[in-house]
Amino acid sequence: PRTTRLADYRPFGWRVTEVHLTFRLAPGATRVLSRIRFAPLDHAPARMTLDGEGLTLISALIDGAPVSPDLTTDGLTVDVPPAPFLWEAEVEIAPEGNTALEGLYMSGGIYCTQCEAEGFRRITYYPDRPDVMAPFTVRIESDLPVLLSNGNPTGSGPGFAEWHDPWPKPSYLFALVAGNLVATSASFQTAEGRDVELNVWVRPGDEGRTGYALDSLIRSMRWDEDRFGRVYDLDVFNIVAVDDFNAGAMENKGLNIFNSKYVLASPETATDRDFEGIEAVVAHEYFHNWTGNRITCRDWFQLCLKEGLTVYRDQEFTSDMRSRAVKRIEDALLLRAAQFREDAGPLAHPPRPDTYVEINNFYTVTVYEKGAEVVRMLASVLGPETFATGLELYFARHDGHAATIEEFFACFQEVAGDTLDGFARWWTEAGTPRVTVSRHWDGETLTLSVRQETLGGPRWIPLAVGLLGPDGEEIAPTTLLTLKDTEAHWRYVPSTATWETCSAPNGQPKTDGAPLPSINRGFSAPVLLEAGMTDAERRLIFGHDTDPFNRWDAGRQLIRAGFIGLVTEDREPDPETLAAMGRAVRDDALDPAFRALVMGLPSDDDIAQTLAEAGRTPDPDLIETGRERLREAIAALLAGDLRRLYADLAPVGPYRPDADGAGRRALRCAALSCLSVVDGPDAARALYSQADNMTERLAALSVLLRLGAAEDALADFHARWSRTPDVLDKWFALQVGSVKGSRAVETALRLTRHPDFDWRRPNRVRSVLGTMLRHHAGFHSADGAGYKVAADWIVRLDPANPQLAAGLTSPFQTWRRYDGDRQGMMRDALERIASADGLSRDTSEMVGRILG
Ligand code: DPP
Ligand code: ZN
Repeated sequence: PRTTRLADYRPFGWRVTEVHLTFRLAPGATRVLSRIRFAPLDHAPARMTLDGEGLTLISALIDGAPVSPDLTTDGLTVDVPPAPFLWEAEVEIAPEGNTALEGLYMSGGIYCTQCEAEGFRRITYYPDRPDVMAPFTVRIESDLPVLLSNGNPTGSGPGFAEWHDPWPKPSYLFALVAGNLVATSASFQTAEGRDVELNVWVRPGDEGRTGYALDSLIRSMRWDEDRFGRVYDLDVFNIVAVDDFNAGAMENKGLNIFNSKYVLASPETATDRDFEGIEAVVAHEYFHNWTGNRITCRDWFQLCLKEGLTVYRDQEFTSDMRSRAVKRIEDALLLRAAQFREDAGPLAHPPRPDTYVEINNFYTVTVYEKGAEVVRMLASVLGPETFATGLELYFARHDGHAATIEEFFACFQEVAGDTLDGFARWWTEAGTPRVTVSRHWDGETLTLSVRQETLGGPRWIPLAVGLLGPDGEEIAPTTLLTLKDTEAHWRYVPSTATWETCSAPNGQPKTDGAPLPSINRGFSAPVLLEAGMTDAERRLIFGHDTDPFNRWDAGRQLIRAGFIGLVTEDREPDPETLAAMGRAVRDDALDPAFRALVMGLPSDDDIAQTLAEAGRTPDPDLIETGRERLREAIAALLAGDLRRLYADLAPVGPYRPDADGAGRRALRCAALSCLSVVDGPDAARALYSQADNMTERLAALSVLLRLGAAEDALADFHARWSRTPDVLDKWFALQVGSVKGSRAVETALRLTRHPDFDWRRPNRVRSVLGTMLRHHAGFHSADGAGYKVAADWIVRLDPANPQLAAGLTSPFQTWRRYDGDRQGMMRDALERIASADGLSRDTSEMVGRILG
């Protein structure tokens, strides 16, 4: 397969001034008629190449005269005149047989599209690249009742509908939906006075579960006006939910198409986490209207230009809607668990990569979440006003453009009047910087020496730092110290409450009475920090810091150390650590959501990664057993407190999916789960039958599964929800996720034979196989069964849905961490996948990179 390189970027030779598409829909043979006006640019060659995949060309005309293009496997080439011309083509496609879910396909009788990144070329011949932007007019011919495309409706009648999108857009934002759908609607008046009709379209029967998505959309639109001055620009905004979707959702102009998992919700069917996910994804896709659609990407190497910025925006939205502190901790958890791991292994790549084989493989946590961190750091180093001015400049200057990271960054350099040298390496270099902080106290002055170890030259590293006194009182407020070179020193000047740069300290350090720095507050830089803290210092921060992130993080470091001690030395967890945890969990002055996060233990994968970084070989079974013992120790120590919490946090009114209610339920469910270790299944059984909401019901079911006492509840759950696919997915996932070791593999294998298992549905596959792959002790079970089941299914799914199959390979990325036997079995599994006949570009690139 061919590698695409950033360095080879060349603009297309023509402007597209108009696109007119007619769809004659039929499941097995849809006709697509295109009328496209091209205007040559100065460098236009005599032959034009258009992308196209899996199309049957019926006819092609240039300026009304038939032409015979040369057809290739990935498109066509044709002689064209050196002046503006009209290209007309008719092609046939078969949406019904499209199992890859790219281009035009069918989901439960609904026609829908997914064109990002390169799906439009499966619909018709076109320059399918993001830097070719054009206004689209679409006519859909079908007897189905609802026919939708981008932009505004311009006409409809029996058997047809027409749409016009005045905003020039790249082909990846094209969308079409046709089916028997019902809408929940509202109207929204923009700050500019435009009345916008909002619709959330779902299958009949699901209309009772659309309210939260619609409400989230309204709040997103208002917030984007208030916070970023971004106003919506069409008369309608449609959201459609489909059950079969490779990703979460897609920001097509005016017609967002969603995985139904991120639309459908009621208290009975969705957990608090689902509600939060819906709110965030609805917001994310809406925010793309400016960061992605009005300003798009020049080429796919710039993907993080739209994704990193839009994730940053949706994080800010969630922080404003819910708890900023809790959101920051959750984002840091995800970044460390998934992105740091990616950056530490064979799949490492910069937020803006230089090469790819299949762009679908680069919709990664590095592009999205690290991309967002880079924007967040830019905002911190510039300060809110300068950042806002730079962003305004970006919107004004690049509206209607396909932009690059350099163009984005230039806006901020300009308003800052600074080259910001070294900052841009965050986009172009891979790897997580390691930052070491050493302290020097001479009895009067505290000096911090900060060093970075970074690939590709020093980066700007903004560290938010505060100081605590001996009793944990804050003696210096948060200040941003930005490391710009490999090493720097700062000393604290109490008289002015400021930090000043200085030279390396000398003399013997003292220890008595030194203030304690709280470093990287709010996770201000996404780095691996080594600050040489003692456990007592961590406890002081955990108990007293004014920064909730560092409080939580200090607690997490203490618990992780206890966990590691259990696994490697069979050492009982430190009672002082558990006591400190108990104090936080009991502290009613703290947000329950925060206390629930404090009770969360590091994942098995986190422990494996920590061991691997320390040069040790992780043993998945010992890690799993260590977790059990740690849980027992916590339960034994805190049982009294947890029983009180469980009772005190009982619901007072009807379920509401807001942050307060969710926090209380999170803490209550964490208490239940921990208590069950000493108290058995009774409380969980009672909760399962009494709960009026899915959050508690599912938490109870998970406890029952872990205790092997779930038979009745499982049957009940299945009977209730067997016709509700998004809920049944939970039933599948929970069974795999809640059992120990190799039983996760046996369960997954058994569930793949269940009559409700359908390998054509990505959500169902991810519920069963994705959960097994993320089950650390299961996937790595010593007999290699996890690797075998994974490889079997990847090989089987690949021909039907390459994107889904390729996504399932990523848990293999850590294969070099493990012992020789496991490494050998993982290599064999990967090689077996690699040698499968006709393996897709998606999966072969992933396996090739993982094997290295
Ligand atoms: N562009 C989509 C999103 O991230 C993914 N296909 O919103
Ligand atoms: Zn996005």
